[in-house]
Amino acid sequence: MEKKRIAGQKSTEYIKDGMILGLGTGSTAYYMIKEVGAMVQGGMNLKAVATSKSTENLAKEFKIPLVPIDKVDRIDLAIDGVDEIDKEFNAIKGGGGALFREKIVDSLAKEVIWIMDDSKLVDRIGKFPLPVEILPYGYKHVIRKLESYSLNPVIRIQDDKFFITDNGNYIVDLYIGNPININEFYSKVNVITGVLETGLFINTCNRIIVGTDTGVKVIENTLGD
Ligand code: DER
Repeated sequence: MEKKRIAGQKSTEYIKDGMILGLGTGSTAYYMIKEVGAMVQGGMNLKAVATSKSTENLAKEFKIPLVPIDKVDRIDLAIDGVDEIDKEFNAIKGGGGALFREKIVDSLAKEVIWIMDDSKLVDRIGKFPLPVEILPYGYKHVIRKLESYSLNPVIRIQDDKFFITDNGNYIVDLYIGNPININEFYSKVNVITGVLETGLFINTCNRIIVGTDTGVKVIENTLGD
């Protein structure tokens, strides 16, 4: 966890007094949130929007002032984890089941930083099962459609029951296993009625912070320049 810890802590150096933060979800985000709590205790003035109920609970534990997303007029900086990311900064997220709220927060944030250990860096995304959030009503038909595209959908199970997201929906993980053809994916999957959001994040972040055996690396995303 050392790699995740140093990445999470490093990311807090980009936080400025008065910011409204988007707090990500997951085991790397844990270290960032803990550090933000220490900053608040040290007098830092900030507010935060959580990307999941588990992050809300962590923020409360660390006494970080929370604000509902519809009560803020902006998000200055979103910091979140990632499951897989390639050199084009295309990523798979949603391993923790928070992809929908994470994508909303990331889409609103002026700046997005993703934090991770170096195991998340890949040449091409697609080996990590790609999460897709779907409506429970008619879910079997959505799964059938995904199967017809040979995307190997598996509904996510937790404690012997269907995993339910914070939004009350199901998650289907697509065991694609090889590089994703992004355009084909969007044209096929995103248009299926009942698919609400996917864990495919295209060139979303401004920089990544990676924990490695030899320390922490900051890699700027200059693709959009
Ligand atoms: O659900 C997500 O996208 C989370 O950010 C999470 O999957 C990140 O992984 P981590 O727990 O290894 O940080």
